[in-house]
Amino acid sequence: MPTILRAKCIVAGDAGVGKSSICQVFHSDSAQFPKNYTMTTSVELLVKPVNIPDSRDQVEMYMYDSAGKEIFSENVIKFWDHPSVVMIVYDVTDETSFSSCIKWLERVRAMKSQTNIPGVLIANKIDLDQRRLISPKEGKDLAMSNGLEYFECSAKEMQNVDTPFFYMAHEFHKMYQERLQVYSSLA
Ligand SMILES: Nc1nc2c(ncn2[C@@H]2O[C@H](COP(=O)(O)OP(=O)(O)O)[C@@H](O)[C@H]2O)c(=O)[nH]1
Ligand SMILES: [Mg+2]
Repeated sequence: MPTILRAKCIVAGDAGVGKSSICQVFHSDSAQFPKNYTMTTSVELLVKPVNIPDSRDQVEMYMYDSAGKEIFSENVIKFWDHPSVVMIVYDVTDETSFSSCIKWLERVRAMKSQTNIPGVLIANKIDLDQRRLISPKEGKDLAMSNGLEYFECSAKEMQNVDTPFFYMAHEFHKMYQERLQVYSSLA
């Protein structure tokens, strides 16, 4: 029997780092980089199915793209209960956005009381190589010390945008299968 799982993916990070662009590029199968976009006021929901290799299962990624200039705006956080996976995004040309990551992560993790949820740290805008301020090593170190998987991408050049979403879908599916095994061993 094929199973369809739903994963609630919270996408967080400072305003302007490229959260909406990343979600839209992934959602549109890299068909387009959003040229005209509106700054949403709180949260936008995009859904995209991911097929799990070597199975007939599918994970539907429910991407909660948060907006707003105000960090930790209550408007955004009220949508964050029971996250399944988390994506924290920063802009490699913006040091403030990098130092905000930890605060965003703590805030998302505070919404989930039990086990740690799978998460990724995204270094976006790597096409702006000349203006890059945050090195890959700094990104990787932050990710590792916070139990996140590190990815670099450019939403603008549609480079490597899908990979972190596939990773999260697979991790989520793995957790589901492990839980199934526990249940069947108890039965
Ligand atoms: N050069 C470059 N610009 C990007 C990239 N991703 C997003 N942008 C631009 O950064 C700005 C903010 O993007 P947006 O997706 O709205 O960020 P959000 O506020 O985090 O949702 C927009 O002008 C985007 O076109 C990228 O990978 N490279
Ligand atoms: Mg946005």
